[in-house]
Amino acid sequence: MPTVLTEAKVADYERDGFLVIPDAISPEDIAELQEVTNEFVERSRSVTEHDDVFDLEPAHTAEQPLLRRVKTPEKWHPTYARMVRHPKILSVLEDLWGTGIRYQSSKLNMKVAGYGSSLEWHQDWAFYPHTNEDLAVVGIMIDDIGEDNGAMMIVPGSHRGPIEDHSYDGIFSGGIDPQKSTADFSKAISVCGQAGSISIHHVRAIHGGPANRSGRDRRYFLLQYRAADTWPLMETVDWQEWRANLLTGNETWTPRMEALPVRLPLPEPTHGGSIYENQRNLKSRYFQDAVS
Ligand SMILES: O=C(O)CCC(=O)C(=O)O
Repeated sequence: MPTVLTEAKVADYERDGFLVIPDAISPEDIAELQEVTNEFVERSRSVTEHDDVFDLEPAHTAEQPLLRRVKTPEKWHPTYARMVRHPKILSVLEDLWGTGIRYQSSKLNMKVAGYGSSLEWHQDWAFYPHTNEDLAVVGIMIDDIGEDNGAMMIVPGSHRGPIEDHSYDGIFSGGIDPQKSTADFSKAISVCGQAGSISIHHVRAIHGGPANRSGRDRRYFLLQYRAADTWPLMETVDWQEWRANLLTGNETWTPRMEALPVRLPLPEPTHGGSIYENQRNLKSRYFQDAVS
């Protein structure tokens, strides 16, 4: 029986492939996350190239820091680390999957006011296929997110469709060519909410989003989780880290197998690193950048 989600909410997730839960993170935690995020932006002023912590917008300078992403912020600050085990998040995932939960990775996507880059349509499953589909991304809204400031968009029900081709010119490019896809992007819904809301989206759901043309920053902490018996088809598992990332439930050596459509993210992208870099290879785009 669900403990946080009603059965109707579980059914919504199964039908649409995503959910938004308001007031999941306390105002105190959000205020701390906002403060720590401002500190990251200050630190990024002295950085000129992407590194292990920062992914920069092309026009980033010391005078006008344009930080696109902080990679795995939980490794660099305890406030972010605390969110990984947030009890509300773990309960929601247990409600959806009915199994133990393993943490996978995270990123803080920034979408700076008036600039923040768009992200082309993609399925996370294209980047990391597994033995079953019980993987999801939980997004903590650090700012209020609306249609005007670059909300992520999701095509409802697309998690029940095919795995789309994410290659361009025969190279894995981390995005779907809108000319070739049969997905109905006109049905996409913006995933909006007030700061403190969380979103959860299914690993096979098609999602992307526009640039942030508004005067309001949109900072969104995205945490990737998988069920305890969900094993990667390609990632090399560091055994100690794998076990340490089991947050609830019991360890298992028996992956749960499901017959699912899979395409491997190969041949490797010409522009490595983050999804933004991978997508530089895409020539046919759906979203326009705020500044071109
Ligand atoms: O930041 C967003 O709006 C979407 C994030 C996303 O899909 C990604 O980083 O893979």
